[in-house]
Amino acid sequence: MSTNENLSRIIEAVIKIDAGLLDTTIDDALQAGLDPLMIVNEGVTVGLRQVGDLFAEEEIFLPELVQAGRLVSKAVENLTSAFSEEKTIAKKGTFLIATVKGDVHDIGKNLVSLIMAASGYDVVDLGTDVSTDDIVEKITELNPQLLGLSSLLSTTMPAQREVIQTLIEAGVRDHLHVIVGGAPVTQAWAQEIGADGYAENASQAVLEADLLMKQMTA
Ligand code: B1M
Repeated sequence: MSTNENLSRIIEAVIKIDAGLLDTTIDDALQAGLDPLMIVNEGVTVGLRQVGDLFAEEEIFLPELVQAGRLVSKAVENLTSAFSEEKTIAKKGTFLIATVKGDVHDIGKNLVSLIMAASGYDVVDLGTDVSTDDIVEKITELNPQLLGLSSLLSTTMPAQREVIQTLIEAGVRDHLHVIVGGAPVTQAWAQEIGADGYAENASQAVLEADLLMKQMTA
């Protein structure tokens, strides 16, 4: 079976919200030699976004969305467990991440946390629905080099701007690089709110973080 066929079967299993089928299709894809991160990015994530479209079109409802979220959370956890093993590589810096206030979506944030940790960053994950004050308090306490802000709702994106503004007011913005992400977030939005970087996915978050760290030490 080709890579595309394997990925299509995984996408279909997520859309059907069928746990057994998802396990089987993922196992088949791994057996065929597909990279776990590719399965996450081009398989389960694509399927879950299509589930989101069905929800928006009222083809499915909240209970199914919740079920699909759980199914994918579990699959991503299983697929990426190998990445979370303690690595002996030198630490690149501290990366603090949160899903902003009002927003409980955590699958993408967790994936970014995991890949950043596997790539050599000390990750402090503050969780979901984190208030601006809590984020700024942690920045003052831990003095990390990087801050990641995740937002999945258009209604919570303004909280990313609020965090950056509050960091400026608290006098802790200068030595910190802020990267924003999440499905509705764009490069243009990142620029508009004064973020230092934007990442479309977990792998790009690492590339962006590495680039910003290089600029910091240059
Ligand atoms: Co929600 N939801 N949801 N949801 N949900 C969306 C976001 C939506 C687009 C679905 C839709 O209607 N089409 C829509 C938002 C519409 C909008 O704002 N424009 C929506 C809605 C409306 C809602 C509720 C309001 C529904 C309701 O209650 N009526 C509600 C809000 C709850 C709240 O937060 N207050 C809600 C609830 C939920 C569930 C709890 C049921 C569940 C979340 C479960 C969980 O997270 N544990 C859920 C789900 C599963 C989704 C969709 C279907 C999938 C999100 C996901 O996990 N994707 C989503 C549809 C969509 O996104 N198109 C949808 C997989 C994940 C790997 O991708 O999160 O994009 P993603 O993360 C990527 C990148 O974005 C990036 O890297 C990640 C890895 O590649 N990234 C970063 C993310 N954060 C980053 C941070 C960085 C860098 C990169 O910092 C450095």
